[in-house]
Amino acid sequence: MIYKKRSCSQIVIILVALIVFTFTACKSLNQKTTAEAGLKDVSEFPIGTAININKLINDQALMALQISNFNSITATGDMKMRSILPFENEFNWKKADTLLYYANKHNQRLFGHNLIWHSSTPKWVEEKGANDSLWLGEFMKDYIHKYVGRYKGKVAGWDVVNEAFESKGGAYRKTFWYNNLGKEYIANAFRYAHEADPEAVLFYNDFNIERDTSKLDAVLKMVEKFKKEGVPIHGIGFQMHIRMDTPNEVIAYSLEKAAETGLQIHLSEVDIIFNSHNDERLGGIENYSSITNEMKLAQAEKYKNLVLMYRSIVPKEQQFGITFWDFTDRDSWIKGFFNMKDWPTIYDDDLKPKPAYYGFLEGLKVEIEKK
Ligand code: 9MR
Repeated sequence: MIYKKRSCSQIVIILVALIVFTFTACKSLNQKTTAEAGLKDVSEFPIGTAININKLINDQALMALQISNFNSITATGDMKMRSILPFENEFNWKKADTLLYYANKHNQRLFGHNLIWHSSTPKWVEEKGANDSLWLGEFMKDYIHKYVGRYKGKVAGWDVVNEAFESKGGAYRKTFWYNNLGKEYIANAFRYAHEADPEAVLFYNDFNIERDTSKLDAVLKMVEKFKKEGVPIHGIGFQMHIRMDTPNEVIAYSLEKAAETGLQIHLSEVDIIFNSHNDERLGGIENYSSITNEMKLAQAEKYKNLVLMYRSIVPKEQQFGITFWDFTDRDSWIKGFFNMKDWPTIYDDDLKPKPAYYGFLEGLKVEIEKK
């Protein structure tokens, strides 16, 4: 190897160049950090996302965005009964444990979704419970005690019962649980969860309650009854799977009504679509097959307004947080589930922030009159 001798003036030039380079690099890094303050950094309440833990830990780009934006995490499917207890006596804690490890490592709140949901009841439970409601009642108690007990003090809150009312109107959904245990199963699930972890914040979680006032009334009636009877319910989860044409006035009214209960309010599964989903889950209606700039800006405005409504209507001490249901259009459940195109989230298919991201961010930052 040949080392060239450098003159003194050459060395000085190199040193100056190095100093200038280092200074510029540091400055631009600092600027980047400030410019890229994530959603959680400008929010007064937790900002969460639901996610599939395996997808998350195997995708560096997704993980970087998740860490910079969120301080709360929910499993899309990994903490449901079908995942936790797929076969009799075969508890599968692996993914929930990984989620907990991840949440702790990145200083995020772990939210438990969910304990009882008709759509995630394992087949073996349905078969066994259909002929034996005594067994089913005991099973539910044991399951909740064991599960919530295992994560006592580690999972901050739970969706104890999910979607116990019909999609529309105020009737209880005639689910496997309802048919075999009667509507008491709901109150009992809350009691068991509270016994297992008295500190956990316990939610009833449902969809359409931001737009269907009959359904909301029925949920609120149940909540009031629980409060009167001492059933330990602490929060209402508005899934908030909304559409661009869901009127803001109705959303505001619903949040106001729910906030009057004094309970925690969680926007628990937020996304905003352009097309129509069918609530009976028979597919969607695809009115838009591509997205224009104008649509992107309108969505940004809708996201901004949603945060503003949450901030201005829900009193600070009741703001449990806002959680996205996946945060990229690439990963959102909407397209697959309703078999239609859509752009429901704040990041696009290439993991780039959409105007919706900046709308949401703006909604968090704008000064408002405090409640
Ligand atoms: O997004 C979730 C999807 O990945 C799961 O396969 C599915 C079944 O477990 O559940 C989806 O999440 C639902 C949530 O648990 C309850 N509200 C509606 C959500 C979308 O279907």
